[in-house]
Amino acid sequence: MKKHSLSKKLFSQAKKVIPGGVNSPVRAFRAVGGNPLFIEKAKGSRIFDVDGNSYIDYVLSWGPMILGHAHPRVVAALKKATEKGTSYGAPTSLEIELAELVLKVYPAMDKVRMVNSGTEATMSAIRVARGFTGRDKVVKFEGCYHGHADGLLVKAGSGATTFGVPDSPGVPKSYAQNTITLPYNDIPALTRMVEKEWRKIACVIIEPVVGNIGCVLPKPGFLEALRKLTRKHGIVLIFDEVMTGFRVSFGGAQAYYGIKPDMTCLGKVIGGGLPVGAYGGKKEIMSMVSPEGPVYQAGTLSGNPLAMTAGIETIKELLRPGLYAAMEKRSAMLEEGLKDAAKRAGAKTRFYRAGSMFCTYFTDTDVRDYGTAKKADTGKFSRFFTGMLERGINLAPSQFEAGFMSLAHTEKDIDATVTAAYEAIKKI
Ligand code: KE4
Repeated sequence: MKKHSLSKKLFSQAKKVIPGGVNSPVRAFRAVGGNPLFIEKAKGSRIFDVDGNSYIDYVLSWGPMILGHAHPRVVAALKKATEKGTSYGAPTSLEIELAELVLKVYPAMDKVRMVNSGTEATMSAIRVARGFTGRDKVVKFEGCYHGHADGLLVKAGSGATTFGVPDSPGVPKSYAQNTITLPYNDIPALTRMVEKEWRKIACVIIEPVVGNIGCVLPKPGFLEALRKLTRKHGIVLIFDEVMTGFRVSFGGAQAYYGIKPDMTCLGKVIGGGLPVGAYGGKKEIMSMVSPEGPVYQAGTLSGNPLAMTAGIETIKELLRPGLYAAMEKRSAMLEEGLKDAAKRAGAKTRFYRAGSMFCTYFTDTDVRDYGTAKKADTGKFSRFFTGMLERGINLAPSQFEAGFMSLAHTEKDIDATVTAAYEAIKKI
């Protein structure tokens, strides 16, 4: 049994000064029981807790650490950048460099604005879509999580689902009234709603692959139908690629599925582990954004030089030939291994993957939306999670989250993960 005495001590200290002892709810292990690990450091595919235990890490800071932790190229660049100051509140060439890189990889966008989180990106994109169309309503899908902006905490996923508050207290009814939620992958429901309400709908925002109820894939034709319907009625289609960007493929889900959204939100990977979010779109939409246009959006640390540096180095590293092929190979190896381990251990599971994001559900039902995801056996997942942690494997502490692969994970790491999974599943 691993020792966790210092993590336990720190957690009780943290709870005295921070709500729930954490700065983001899913970190508190509430869904899986036990105390959260307090982390000392991380390197490559591994993360080390304050009690000296080490784990192969598939959380990767919830997606950003696609190169692996503390990549030498990123660390060296950050050290140099820090010596030049940490923030100026004035434009720098770094912001142009990251914007140009992002626009090259996401050609559906003509312009992009940097912010500090995925929440800011989606919140701002929706404001711009409302400003551009003059309409108020927003369509989202049950279980999709787009950050914690008021109007989006309606039937939301991720921690909101984990803690059973998909419609959070504190969100005024008047906000929620402008949010229409539909079942994911349900084309008839989508068509009925849009054909009826399109005159009031400013935008549809979607996770093109849902990473916040585990991992749910769009069924064939769903994204195409969404694109066609929104184009027909002048509704802004926003792809929330905060998680899927650079993850499902280098060009995100939009490249993978060949759909051109009107706006895209990014985050996580483009900050290389530092706080960065971004939203962008066609020039006629983005010309609405202040100071070019009338829709206001601002941020003291937007385009922060350290965050830009980490993002630039991460994306430049990802541009190197063959990296995505290598990541695909390892992700496929993990998929095969985990499926086989569950079968050998005699457990009913479903495994879904899009590029290097994935999820194992403890269920014998195909998972294709919020309703079917919620049928998973969260008790079994919790025992699996704890068993994997005890065997040195760090998974997301909730059935309703995705796992991530990095370029630092070796075949040895994957073999160890599969062995641990067989033993952990056997025990639950
Ligand atoms: P942030 O505000 O947390 O940077 O991004 C919000 C967000 C927006 N859109 C998508 C598709 C997202 O997945 C997220 C954030 N993802 C969660 C993980 N499910 C972040 C982890 C957390 O809340 O601590």
